[in-house]
Amino acid sequence: MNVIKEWKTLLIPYEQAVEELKVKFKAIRNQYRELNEYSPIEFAMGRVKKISSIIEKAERRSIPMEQLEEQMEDIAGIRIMCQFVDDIYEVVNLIRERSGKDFTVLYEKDYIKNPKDSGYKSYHIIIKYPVQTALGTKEILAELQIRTLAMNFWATIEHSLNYKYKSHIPDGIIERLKNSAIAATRLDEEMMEISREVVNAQLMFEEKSNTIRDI
Ligand code: 0O2
Repeated sequence: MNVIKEWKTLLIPYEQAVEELKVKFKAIRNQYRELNEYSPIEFAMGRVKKISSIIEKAERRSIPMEQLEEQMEDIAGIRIMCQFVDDIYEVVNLIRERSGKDFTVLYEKDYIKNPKDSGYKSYHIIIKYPVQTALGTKEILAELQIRTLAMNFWATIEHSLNYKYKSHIPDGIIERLKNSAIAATRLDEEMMEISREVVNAQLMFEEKSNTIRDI
């Protein structure tokens, strides 16, 4: 078997896992919407890591190729976007409640309470996911990244700059990216504050309407 074919064979269950997990998270969002309820999931997307990125990360982390599937947790990646920071923790609880059913939560990394030095924020959950293949069940690792739209905006641009500068972003830009991460956090806080005020105003309005109806 040639090398490309070997890689493609290895990645088949990861492709399947990403497709299945996307369906599951989109279903949660759709169910909220069908019930006319606010969904903590704005949208979900997924990807299988590119072969070149897998090789680069394996070299950087000194992961032997035969240990790849046990040690590289983000070959299959799902990204779940939320409107507000509170929604992230609601989604985290939904995922924890599912653990032991269609997947198992292995561990969690809260880069929101503990942002990375770069300024990166997101909530990561590593799961073990059973994929039904023609050859039987194969358990793979997958990384769920849960973040707000603002966190995603920042991470997407920082990621492409890292790619452009081949991970050697000039110091001045690193500093400005850190400041932008702080600005994104402020934006998230302000949006959550606005949302809370709107909800409170709505509740007060409903209470008043009920009182008038009772008179
Ligand atoms: P891609 O293209 O998304 O696949 P490491 O990858 O060694 O830094 P580790 O411990 O394997 O870290 O996992 P961690 O910290 O949970 O990060 C894995 C993924 O989180 C990354 O995958 C990114 O998607 C995202 N991430 C982590 N730190 C940063 C950051 O500083 N900036 C941005 N934009 N994203 C980050 P990959 O493999 O980097 O890339």
